[in-house]
Amino acid sequence: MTPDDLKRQAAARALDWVRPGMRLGLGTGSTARHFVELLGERVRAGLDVIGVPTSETTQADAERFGVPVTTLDDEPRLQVTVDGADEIGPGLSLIKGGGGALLREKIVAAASDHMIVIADESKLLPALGAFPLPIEVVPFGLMATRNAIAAALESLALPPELKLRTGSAGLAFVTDGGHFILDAALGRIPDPKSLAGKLAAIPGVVEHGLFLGLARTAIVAGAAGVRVIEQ
Ligand code: ABF
Repeated sequence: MTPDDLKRQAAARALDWVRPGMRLGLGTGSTARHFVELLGERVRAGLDVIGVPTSETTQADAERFGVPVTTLDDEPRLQVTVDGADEIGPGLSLIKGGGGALLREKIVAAASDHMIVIADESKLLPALGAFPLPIEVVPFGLMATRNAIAAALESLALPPELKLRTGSAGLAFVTDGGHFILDAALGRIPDPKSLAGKLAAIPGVVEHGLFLGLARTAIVAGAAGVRVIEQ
């Protein structure tokens, strides 16, 4: 069983939460993509649902797999969002944004009655932080924002290690919202709530990849089977 097989198993289980007529948030990343593909099969078999994609990539996937899409402007409240994660920590706290879609992912998750996170078991961890924390920033004033983030990290005794994410040709990676991403190599985040508060207070920080109190259900697939963890 490959990690991708496990991602698909977790995605398949998430279909159990889907009901006819639902408005669904559609996550981004390889695990969420399996969900969109499997949902497309159900739609072709007659299931009536509509999705709000969390990225341009997922929008294209949904169109390709035959899942009808709308926008959060037309459907501002969603019943269920299914999305992946980079890390799942205590209390279903999450690090997201490795795929660069954290801003739309967080807006969509917050507009949903129920966020379900789907993952293979390698993502389930006793603490957050081994995966570098993505922080989405406005390009204007990048150095000033970066310095402010570094100071916030130091105030929490966290390493001020920030790397501007690059994309193709070594240029800065640009998000769907036209922003840059700084990845913070923290090692371990003892108090994610304090860090989230400090980052949110910095002008120039658009959003960060700590998703706290958003996921209610995690579906985690491993060698021993699929586990459902409820919060
Ligand atoms: C998105 O995709 C992100 O928030 C997260 O960064 C990533 C997970 O990737 P994958 O499902 O490909 O492992 O959900």
